[in-house]
Amino acid sequence: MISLLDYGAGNVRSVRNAVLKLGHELKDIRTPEDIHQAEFILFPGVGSYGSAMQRLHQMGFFEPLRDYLRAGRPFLGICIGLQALFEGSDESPGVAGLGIIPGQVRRFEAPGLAVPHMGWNGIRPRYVSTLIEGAADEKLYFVHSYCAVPGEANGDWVLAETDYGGAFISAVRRGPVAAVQFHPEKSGPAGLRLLDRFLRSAGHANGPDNGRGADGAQPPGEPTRLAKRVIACLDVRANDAGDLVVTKGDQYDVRQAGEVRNLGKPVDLARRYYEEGADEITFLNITAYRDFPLADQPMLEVLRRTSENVFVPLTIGGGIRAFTDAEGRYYSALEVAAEYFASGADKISIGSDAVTTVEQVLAQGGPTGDSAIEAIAHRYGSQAVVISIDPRRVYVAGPEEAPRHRVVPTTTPGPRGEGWCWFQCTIKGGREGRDLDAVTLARVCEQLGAGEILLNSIDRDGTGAGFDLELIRAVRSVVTIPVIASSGAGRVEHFAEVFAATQVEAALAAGIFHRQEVPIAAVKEHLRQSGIEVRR
Ligand code: 1PR
Repeated sequence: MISLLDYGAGNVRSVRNAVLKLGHELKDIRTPEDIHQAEFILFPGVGSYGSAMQRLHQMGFFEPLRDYLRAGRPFLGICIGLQALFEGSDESPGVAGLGIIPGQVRRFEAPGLAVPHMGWNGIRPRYVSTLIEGAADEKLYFVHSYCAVPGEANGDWVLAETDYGGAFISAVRRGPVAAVQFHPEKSGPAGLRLLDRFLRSAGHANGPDNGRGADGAQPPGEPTRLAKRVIACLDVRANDAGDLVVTKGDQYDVRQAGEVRNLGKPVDLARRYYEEGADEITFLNITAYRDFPLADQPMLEVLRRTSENVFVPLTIGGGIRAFTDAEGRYYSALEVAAEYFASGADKISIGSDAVTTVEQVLAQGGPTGDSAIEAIAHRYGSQAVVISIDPRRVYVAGPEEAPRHRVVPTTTPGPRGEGWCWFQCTIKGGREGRDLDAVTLARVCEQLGAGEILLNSIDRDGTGAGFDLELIRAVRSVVTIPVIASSGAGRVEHFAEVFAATQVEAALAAGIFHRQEVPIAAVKEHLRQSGIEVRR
């Protein structure tokens, strides 16, 4: 029996779903006594280091867990569940970790390196172990801004390392105590296989699978490389009959002959994309700006059902903002986001509310401290907060025509032959343009704590004409968080082009996947042939 240590932050639904899918029995740890009684503890740490430790103390779990680990009893930690084993973390100075492994967890620091380290990377086993056999040829999903670094003091714990601006520890193990920095429950079939091996190893605490003595040292392999991500996006809304459908617009107009285009059912399509090799799936609830999303239970249900069978990261956007319902009850953006995380989302994406937040920040000369971005990033970590930008080009004759905006020269001139443009932010699904440019929006959102930018383009959306490289370069140059290029993919070559011509970490498409014009596998194959690292 696996005992799950869930202290109530972030998405552990996927871990539960993965463990159950693998046929293991699972029960929740509710009291310190449950820790003493446990046969195998699974600890999927989420949120910040400090809040994880604080919750362990509040629930009376810290000392029992430390005793359990000191006794060398079966354990698997995931992400913060690995970092917690160390003495402390730069993320939360002064907060003591469980101190099972010597050393301090550090922030990734390297010039030109996007942080968080987000996406699919490899592992380099330190020694041969049946636990991770074959995994060196696979990519696994990581998302973290802090990492444990291998050193003399912790060397005998290190099972595998990964490279990202230097080597960091991606798996540790001593006897039946193990932990991984990646998310096996989000790493597709390869992750599930690995998770299963770790969970089954509990039954062989003294067998050949569980002691380093049975394993042999392994020469250091080639440095691992972070893959570029290919993301499938599902724009979701109710059609006129009230059914939730995946739709797709041309420059954000989703109606054809007066009807909302219906390209399929959200849960079915998401599953198809998972099976076809999508590295991530994004749902955008495109009419949530006018409805209250928590009243939109079907959308939560879509997430719940998707997370039962889809084991790659899920992002959900639309309507993440504070709201007062018809009865006058106030819901904070944090409460709205919490529902999505509890239903299976790994990241939430904020569109319109980010624009109004940045307008306020600029008007008052600094952060308000209570924005949705700040609150959600603080509670769930920056990596869980994506900013979805819906910009539209505004053409000008030169930079002097729009002195308050980041104006760039363009090779696709405007209707009157203008050779310059700026990228205007819009809200409410492109219906309302604002006096704010996408470059400024991205920069300020990063300062507020956002962890990733989903960069759409109303001009390119649904056109199949390729990504807007000028827009993407302008935004990518001002942020260090990962950027997802979106809108306009029409051919496999467009993906290779955006990765070669810009520094984006991911590319997203909708129409070509929904209409089955270009399979995800064909995109990956073309990228591989173009020398771009991808997950197989
Ligand atoms: O403002 O926080 O409620 O969020 C609303 C979300 O819904 C935003 O993320 C916004 O981008 C999205 N949205 C609103 N209206 C539309 C619409 O299409 N009418 N969809 C919409 C945006 C853009 C992409 C699309 C790519 C790729 N869709 O996500 O999937 O452009 O398309 P392509 O490959 O077919 O070119 P809030």
